[in-house]
Amino acid sequence: MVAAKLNVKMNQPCISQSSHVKRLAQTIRATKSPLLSFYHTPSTKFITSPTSPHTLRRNSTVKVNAGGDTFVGSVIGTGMRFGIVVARFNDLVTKLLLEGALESFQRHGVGTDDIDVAWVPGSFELPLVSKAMAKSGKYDGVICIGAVVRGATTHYEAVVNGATGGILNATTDSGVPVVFGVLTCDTMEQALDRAGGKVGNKGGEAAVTAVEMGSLMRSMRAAGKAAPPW
Ligand code: INI
Repeated sequence: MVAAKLNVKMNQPCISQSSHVKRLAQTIRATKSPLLSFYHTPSTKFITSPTSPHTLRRNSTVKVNAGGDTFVGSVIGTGMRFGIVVARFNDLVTKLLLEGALESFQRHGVGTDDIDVAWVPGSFELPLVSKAMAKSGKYDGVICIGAVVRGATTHYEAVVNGATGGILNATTDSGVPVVFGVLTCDTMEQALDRAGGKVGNKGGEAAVTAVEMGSLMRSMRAAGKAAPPW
């Protein structure tokens, strides 16, 4: 199912790949297990520290309660809907990130029909489409997938800053979680390490973050403790 979704003809060439980088990508495709290494299982326990703004994910039974309500997003995404925006630039990497995201959504109970995917030319185009999807009212969350590689461009900073600021704006200006799944790396090798290689798959992590944030916003809104999407 995932492979079928990824069988998309890419007509925009990405930067030239060294044979080493191509081999690394092939190895990642052939070895599926690294994609699994980052998943949080639904049985993972969560604790929220009242002294820290961060919700900590721990395999722990410790509970830390604040005086009022404590909200923690679930990582079970059944019945939730998500949008994915993917940059075609460096698609050797972004297709692997997308594959990680789709696998991760499936593992966390999100139905394949509940995921829409939009392709854009490069990471600089992620903000517009993710914001439009976030404001559509159709999604619990949107994830942005891209790979910006410093070695490949002199306008690395411009693309990274544009994507980062734009995605932040998409989420704060919509009230819908828009998750940053954009790799910013010095080399293609570092990017592939994070796209199913030895450092895991950041696309998969972005999907879990979207489920957790979508669930958190749903529960806080249901309790009247967060504003509806705006
Ligand atoms: N887009 C990327 O997603 N990654 C890159 O590494 C990159 N480089 O190297 O330039 C890149 N550039 C294209 C950019 O995102 C826009 O598509 C383009 O500038 C048109 O707006």
